Amino acid sequence: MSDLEALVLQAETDFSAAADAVALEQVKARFLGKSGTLTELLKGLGKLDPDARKTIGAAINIAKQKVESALEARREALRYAALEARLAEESLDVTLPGRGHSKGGLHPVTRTLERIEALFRGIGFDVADGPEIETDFHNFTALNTPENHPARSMHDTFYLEGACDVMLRTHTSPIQVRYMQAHVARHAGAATMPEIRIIAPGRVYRVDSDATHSPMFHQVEGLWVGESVSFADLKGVVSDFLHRFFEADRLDVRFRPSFFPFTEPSAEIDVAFPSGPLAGRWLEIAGCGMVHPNVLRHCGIDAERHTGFAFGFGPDRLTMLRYGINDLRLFYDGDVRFLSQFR
Ligand code: 2U9
Repeated sequence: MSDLEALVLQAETDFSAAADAVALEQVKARFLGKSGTLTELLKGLGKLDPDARKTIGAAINIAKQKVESALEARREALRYAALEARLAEESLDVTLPGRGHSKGGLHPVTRTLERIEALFRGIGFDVADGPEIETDFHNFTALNTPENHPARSMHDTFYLEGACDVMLRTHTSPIQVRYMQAHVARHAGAATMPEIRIIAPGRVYRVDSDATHSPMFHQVEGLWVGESVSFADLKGVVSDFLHRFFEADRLDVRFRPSFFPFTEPSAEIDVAFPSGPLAGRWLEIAGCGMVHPNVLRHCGIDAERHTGFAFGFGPDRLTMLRYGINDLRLFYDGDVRFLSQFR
């Protein structure tokens, strides 16, 4: 075997022994690098006479090509082995069951709001809406709330910076003020004004935050204005609603005298469940009353001819009672473990 053949064989053996790409490049340097064996042989050609240079040069180049193709073959083999190893490691078990798509659901308070809306639509009420940023007139003045009333203070109400007459609404009553104003305008000049029967659900804001109060909470207020609307109608509508909402054939409802600036007379509404975990005690659940004549007048309604009743519920509290939830903060923490129970 010639020296060159021995060299090629050595290179092939060493390439095969290289376990990875880094080791292979180091072996390559020994043969084909700047001072590798083959490179040195080529450099030595200059010292030979032209004839010998031609034949020996050709033989060295053939040996070099053999070494280069052995190198490329080993490179390819190592690439293939690396790919095989990766494929084995990242193998995909196509028989595994899929993760599935978890379905979203409505927030429990949204479910309550939708339920209240459906029940009131069923007895001929419209659902009204309005802005969450309100003016002093719509939130307080029109609702007969005096200039010095504590609700108007910065301790209780979020005012917009630099504007003392613009605020986050503290109740959904301004929705009803706007509705009445628009209703009056729509029927101006008519001999009689059609009745108003609306509920006003939505978010409201107060400077208050603890286990039972959130700075943002919900209200659903209701309003029925006509020519002969009485406190008896109020009792009937509210009591019927509460029975349907709690799906209770038997439910005690009582109206306890109270005070609100926007209603006169006014009452708190309490319920007592005859059975179940909450049985045996009165629970305060809503407020109501006959709309104060000043409120009707502020909205452009003839208070000599019309009367109306109004009520206000806290749907957060209704949701807590219906589902047996004891901490209001659960509604606003966004914990999926809690929320997914209402899917
Ligand atoms: C107009 C006139 C009168 C709505 C009313 C209440 C009594 C009431 C509370 C219930 C739970 C607020 O969120 S809560 O704490 N509401 O007690 N709301 S009467 O009276 C109105 C509304 C609009 C034009």
